Amino acid sequence: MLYFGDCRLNTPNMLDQRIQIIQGDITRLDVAAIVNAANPGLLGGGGVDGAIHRAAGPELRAFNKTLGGCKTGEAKISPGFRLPAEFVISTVGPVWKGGNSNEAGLLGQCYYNSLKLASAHNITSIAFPAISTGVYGFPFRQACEIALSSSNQFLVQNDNIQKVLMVSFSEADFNTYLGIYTQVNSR
Ligand code: AR6
Repeated sequence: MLYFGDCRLNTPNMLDQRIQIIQGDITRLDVAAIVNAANPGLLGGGGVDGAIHRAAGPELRAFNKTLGGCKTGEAKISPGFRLPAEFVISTVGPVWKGGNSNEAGLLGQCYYNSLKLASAHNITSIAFPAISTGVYGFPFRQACEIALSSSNQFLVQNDNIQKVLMVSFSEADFNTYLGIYTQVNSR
C-alpha cells in the first residue's frame, strides 16, 4: 500500500496509466463526458460551471431543473447539448473550511462517484477540472493528490473507462499538477 495526503493508493508504485494531466479549456474537449464543478442547485454559476453552461447552451440549465439538485460529494448526469462532449457529469465539491470538515473525504467522493456514474452510462473517456480549487478554496496541491488517488482507486477495479483527463486551465496549475503526478508515480 502507498499512502499520500489523506488517501491510499491500491497500486504498489504507479498511478493507472489511463490517467493523464493536460492543460486547456474543458468545454472544448472531445471526450464522452466532461465533469462540472457545480453548486448544489445545478443551475449554473461562475468559474468552470459558468463556462460549461455557456458552451452547452440554455438547454443544460433547463434539463438540470429536473434533477432535483445534488449533494456535496455526489454526481448527476445530463446531456452535453451544444458541447463536443456527449454528457456533462455535475458534481459538487466541498467548500474549504480549514481542513477539519471532511473536505478531503468529500472531494475524493466527487471523483469516485463521477467515475462510477460515467461507467454506469458506458462512458469510456472523461475529463475533470480541478474540483473545489477555485471559488470553493480547496488548496490546489492537496486537491490534485486527492483527485489522483481517488480516481486511481476507482480505476483499479474498473475496465470500462479508458481515459481520465485531469484538466488544468492555467499553465501554472498544469505544471503543479504534472509535478504531483510525476512525484506520486515515482514513489
Ligand atoms: N476549463 C478547465 N478548468 C477551468 C475552466 C475551464 N474552462 N474554468 C475554470 N477552471 P471553480 P469550485 C478551473 O471556481 O472551486 C461556481 O460558481 C479553475 O481554474 O470553477 O469547485 C459553481 O457554481 C479552478 O482550478 O469551481 C460553484 O458555486 C477549477 O476550474 C463554485 O463555483 C475549479 O474552480 C464551485 O467552486
